[in-house]
Amino acid sequence: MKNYRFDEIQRRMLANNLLHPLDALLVGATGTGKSTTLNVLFGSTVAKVGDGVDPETQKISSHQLHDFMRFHDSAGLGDGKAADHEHSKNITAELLRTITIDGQHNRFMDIAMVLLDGGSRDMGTAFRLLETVVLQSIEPHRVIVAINQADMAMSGRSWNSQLNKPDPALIDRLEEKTLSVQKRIKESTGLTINRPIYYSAKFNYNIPVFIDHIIKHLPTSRRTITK
Ligand SMILES: Nc1nc2c(ncn2[C@@H]2O[C@H](COP(=O)(O)OP(=O)(O)O)[C@@H](O)[C@H]2O)c(=O)[nH]1
Ligand SMILES: [Mg+2]
Repeated sequence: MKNYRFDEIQRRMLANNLLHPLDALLVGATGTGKSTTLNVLFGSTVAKVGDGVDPETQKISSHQLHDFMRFHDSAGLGDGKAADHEHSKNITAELLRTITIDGQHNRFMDIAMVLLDGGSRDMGTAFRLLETVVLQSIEPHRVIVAINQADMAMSGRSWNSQLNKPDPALIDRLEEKTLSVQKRIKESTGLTINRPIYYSAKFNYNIPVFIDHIIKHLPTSRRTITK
């Protein structure tokens, strides 16, 4: 995926006068597939899968895809109350981190990518993360939500493993899920987020859509702050 729509990303970022690379903070409960997603985007093992509770991963690890895109893998939530509190603080700090370029103060993170686990019945952690952490510190149009594990949204049913894609019934369920996430956020926060997309990192399904989604919602300006 490294070269996927590269020229367009470059062109748009330069046209919008954005600092490059674009910095995206990856957030999501432990086990949603942040590491797996990074590996499939990079086409190699850049992040360890399944080590969500390892203290190692409680730090942010940064992975640069190319000159115009960089991902920052944050610790997941859902590892217990004390750890969650710590992680939330870290995510907030990352979203508010500033850098000064030519005397101008900017936020370091351009966007937040929130990954949800499409196979989980309990989206509670994910919503809590969005409502009480992420959306408190970054503008809603800079928040991109992606539902991973599309293959598991009906507990594995209607996933066509021959064709490596969802059958129509599962597509319906996934489409419905994207709308219900958007609606729930609207109800709880009054904010309108971009409609989520869905994909499967494990089965390499809809991965281009993941990048398409970032491109579609590429910020039109820097996050400049006046102090
Ligand atoms: N079925 C399914 N499993 C996935 C998918 N993506 C990740 N996983 C599995 O979910 C587990 C956690 O993945 P990981 O990338 O470590 O999640 P992280 O904690 O968010 O970094 C691993 O066992 C992965 O193989 C997916 O799209 N579908
Ligand atoms: Mg991980």
